[in-house]
Amino acid sequence: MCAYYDLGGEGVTYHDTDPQNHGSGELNPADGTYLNEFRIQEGVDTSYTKFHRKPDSVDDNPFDKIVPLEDLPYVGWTEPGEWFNITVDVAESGTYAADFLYTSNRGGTISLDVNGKDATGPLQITTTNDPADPLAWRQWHHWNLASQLFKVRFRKGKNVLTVHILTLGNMNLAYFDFKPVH
Ligand SMILES: [Ca+2]
Ligand SMILES: [Ca+2]
Repeated sequence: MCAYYDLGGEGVTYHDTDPQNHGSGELNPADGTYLNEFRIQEGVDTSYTKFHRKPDSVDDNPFDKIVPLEDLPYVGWTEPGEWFNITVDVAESGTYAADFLYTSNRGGTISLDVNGKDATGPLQITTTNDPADPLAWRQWHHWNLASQLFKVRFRKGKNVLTVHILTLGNMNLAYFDFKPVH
């Protein structure tokens, strides 16, 4: 889950364009709740999927390719050059394929390192922009699952993934779902 990127701070476990979290404490006012104050002091910009909102549905909208889980934390407000690490604990060494849950209002490219080495090269992310949606702001909330976006090799035990935003940005990144390839 991208919003649960590693602890450590700017320049250590992530790089973000500015030190503000534009989700927690800004879009989502500080109100003492876990989700609205999620990592509020960190530069990576985080928010969460919102359902049952009136008058217009936000993340449970008719333009989703896949309906995400409710209250799902994600990394948003991405810009080219940003990156973050996620340490994963792998039960079995081997090759894994990743499904990726995201939104992208204009497409873009990302890449991933495994243990400090580029593992994917640039990955083209298909835009989820849909001109049929009359609400401009909701172009950031059309969720899609990119099935088997890439494959990587993991060793047993701890592996560090680094997610790089390469071009265009303006994406919401929820999670990578890894399944072993046999
Ligand atoms: Ca920021
Ligand atoms: Ca950012």
